[in-house]
Order: sequence, then C-alpha cells, then structure tokens
Amino acid sequence: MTTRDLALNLEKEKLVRFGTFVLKSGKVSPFYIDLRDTVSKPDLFRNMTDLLLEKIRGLDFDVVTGIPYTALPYAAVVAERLGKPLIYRRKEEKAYGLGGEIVGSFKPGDRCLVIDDLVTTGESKIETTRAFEAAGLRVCDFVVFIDRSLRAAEDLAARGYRLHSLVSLEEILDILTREGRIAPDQAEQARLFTRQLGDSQGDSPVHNPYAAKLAALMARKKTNLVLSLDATNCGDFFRLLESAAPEIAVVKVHVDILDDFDPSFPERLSSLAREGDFHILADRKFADIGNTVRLQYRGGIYRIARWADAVTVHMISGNGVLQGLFGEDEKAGPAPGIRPETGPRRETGTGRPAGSAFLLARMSTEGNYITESYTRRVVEAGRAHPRWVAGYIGHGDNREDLARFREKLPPGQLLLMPGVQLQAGKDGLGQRYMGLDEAVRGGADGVIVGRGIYGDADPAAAAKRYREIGWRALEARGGIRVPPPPSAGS
Ligand code: S5P
Repeated sequence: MTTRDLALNLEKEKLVRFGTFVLKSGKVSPFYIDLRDTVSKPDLFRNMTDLLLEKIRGLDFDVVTGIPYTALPYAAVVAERLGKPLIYRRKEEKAYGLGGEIVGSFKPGDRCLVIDDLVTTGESKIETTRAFEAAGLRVCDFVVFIDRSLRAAEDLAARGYRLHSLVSLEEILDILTREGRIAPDQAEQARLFTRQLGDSQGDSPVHNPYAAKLAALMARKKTNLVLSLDATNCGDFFRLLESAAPEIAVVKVHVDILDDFDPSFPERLSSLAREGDFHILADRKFADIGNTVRLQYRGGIYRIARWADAVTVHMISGNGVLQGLFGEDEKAGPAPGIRPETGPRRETGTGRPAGSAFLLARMSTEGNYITESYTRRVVEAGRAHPRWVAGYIGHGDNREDLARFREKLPPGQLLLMPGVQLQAGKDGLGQRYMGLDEAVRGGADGVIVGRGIYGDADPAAAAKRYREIGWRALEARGGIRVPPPPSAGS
C-alpha cells in the first residue's frame, strides 16, 4: 500500500470525512478524522500495520507501546511481528498526573517506541512521555498514522523527540483533490481551519476581570489566604471572621450549614467584606441543570447572587450550568416565585446577577471519581467562558503533580486549592492535606484553609501564620501571574 492508497482508502471508508462537523470544543470543522474503525477492516488494518513496520524500520527501540485505544491493537501486532515486548499505559488515570500504571514488563532505561493514531499539537505526546519516563523508560520516537498538525514535528524535535508519520493532512488533501474526491475549495477550507486552530492554540489569552481584581487585591493586601469559614452558627462565624479579616483575601462560605441563617447575615457579611477588604466566595458547588442552578443561585432563602463575588461550580451537567448561572434570561422558563433581581448587588448594580465561577477541576478527597478527561473538559469549559470563569478549584498528589496541572491552566485564571494545612496529612473522612508551602510553590494561587485556622486554639494567630507562609511562598514563586485585562476600566 502506498501513501496515495492510504489516503484514498481512508476517504472511501469514511474515516476521513468532509462536510460540517461540530467538535467537542463547539468549533465547527470542515473535516473529521476518526481512525478507530480501521481495526475492524482486516485488509486496511493489515496494510496500515505494514506501512507502520516499513516506517519504523531502522529505528532503535527495546519495547513498543500504543496509546489506547486506537493505536494499541496496531502496537500489539507490530510488537509481535518484531519480537519486541508490548507495554501500555492504562487510560483514565489522575488528571495531568504521572499516574497511569504501566502494564507489561520492561527494564529501566529501555527505549520505547510510541505508536499513536494522530498528532494534532504534540502536547499529548509529551504528556504521555512524562508518564513513561517517570517509570524509567526512555522515549525517542513517535510514529503516527496522520500528522494533522502545523508544527508538531518541530515542537517535538525541540524537546529531543522524533516524530514519524505515514501521511500528513496536507498530503491527504493534495491526493484527494488530485483524484477528484474532494473539491479544491473543500481542501482549502480544511487548510484554513487547521491554520486557525494552530493560531488559537497555545497562548490564546484568557482574561477574566474578576480574576484580575482578586489578584490585585491579593497583591495589595499581601495575602493569598482564602479562609474556609465552616462555622455552624452566625455568632462563631462573625467572631472568627472579625479576628481573621486582616489576614485574608477571601472568605469562603457554606451558607447552608448555618443553623441560624437569617436575611441579616448577607448584609453583615457584605459590610465586613467592604470594611475588611476581602471578597466572598459562596462554596455552593452548583451542579444541576441550567434552570435549576439559576433558581438556586438567585432565589431560595439565601439569594447567593446578591452577595457572593464568586461561586464554586461542578461541571458534571455540562456548560448549561454556566449559562444558567450567569447567562441572559431569554430562553429559560419563568422562575416561579422569583422576582427579577432589582436589589443592589455588591459593586455591580446592573440589576441582573453577574458573577464569577471557580470550577471544580480536581478534588482534594482521597479516591474521588474525577478522571483526567473530566478535568480536561472542565478546563476547556473554563477557557471557553473567560467572561464567567475566574479560575479553578484543584489539588495535587504532590508538588510536582500540582505544578503539571497548573501548567495547563490559562494564566488569566486562578487556581484555588483546598486541602491545605501547615503540614501534609489527612482527616478521618477522606480529606487530604498538602503542606502550605508545597501547595503554593506547586502552583496554588490561593490556598483554601478551614480547620487549620478555625480549629486552632488561637484562630487569629493561625490565620496570620498561614498568611505569612503562603505569601512568602508566593513571592518566592514570582507572585501571581494573572495579566491585567486588555483594556483598563473593566
Ligand atoms: O476538593 C475540594 C473542594 C473544596 S471547595 N475539597 C475541599 O475540601 N473543598 C472545601 O474546602 C470543603 O468544602 C471545605 O469547606 C474546605 C476545606 O476545609 P478544611 O477544614 O479541610 O481545610
């Protein structure tokens, strides 16, 4: 089989298609590639394996791996034909972590050939490499069926990896145009789309006005402490808050755990926040359908939208949760019993709830069910909604793991980290703590601390200690990197 045959076959089998396709990101693409079904077409599978074998002839490696799922069956056949061990990494491990136990046996220092179906940016290849390298393997070569990137080969080469591909998207477009299988303008649209995708990748700036405002407050007050004030009555709540106010950037509130909540609570809280120069984060963890979270946010007895600067949100139900919380009213059904928001909301005065969200991207609890792909989707959603998403709630197994995760977040959004105490440890209910210094040096912009402060015999002194250590660590790291919004005045 030649490259030409491969391109023609993939198009004939509808594994490379042209038309209008909505991608997971919501972008509309003029073409679509999905090589998963090649494994159930024996002739094509054999031919593609032969092409792979030809391509890798002469490369030096000890073990072979395929990235699940599409490339794994190919790797198995390649390994068998060459008499080399097959190994693979389990899919769905900790988000951006090393995680991913490797199945199969190998020796430290073994050179590993990595087979994958596609390369789009090269970034996921580098992530995979980290996991293999952390396990003691050496990765030198990647081989893929289709290179649909603009410059993955150069990017990988700059890091010392070689990329081999059976065919590039450009070649496929040329062949299919020449053979009359697609019109020249279809090919042109595909090229244009790829170029635009390339341009929008990487450093696309994400600006969230609230994140910039909070970062400015932290810098002004020299604190990155978020006090998680999980008191169960208003007396304790305000006593603790008054004593810790000078030390904190934000107070995080679970308003529904107060035994004696009444409408004076938000008023008193807001006025303390104004006087004490800190923000209010309602840790409501909204998670329902858009219409329900809208009612929960704006109504009920708490009317969170009126007094919280920001709220926490689980993205499990999809992007509708953000639309429901912060979007315009047009399409939503009537909100029974809820009058339109006309009351003053701190610093917006727009008459319509505005607000900002921190998305739960990773949790601090042991054995939580968040997977790597879920975390990615959450970060994608946050990136796609920069107006509403000020940042993420996240955690890490250790400082390195946290740093890798932080790297994936847009600089214009903040990482707030719960599960922090002076020393690493656990509570008896699944909570994991990372040490404060590690957490900040690893990439937490704000640290969320509850029992470490209010559980101390002297909460005010504890808050001061957390503030000092947290701030010192942040300065040592070079401060918060939230860039100012593009134009002043927002
Ligand atoms: O993953 C998470 C997310 C959050 S928001 N893990 C958490 O612990 N939290 C919250 O942070 C939790 O609801 C609690 O209010 C706070 C941690 O409290 P601490 O007493 O364990 O410091």
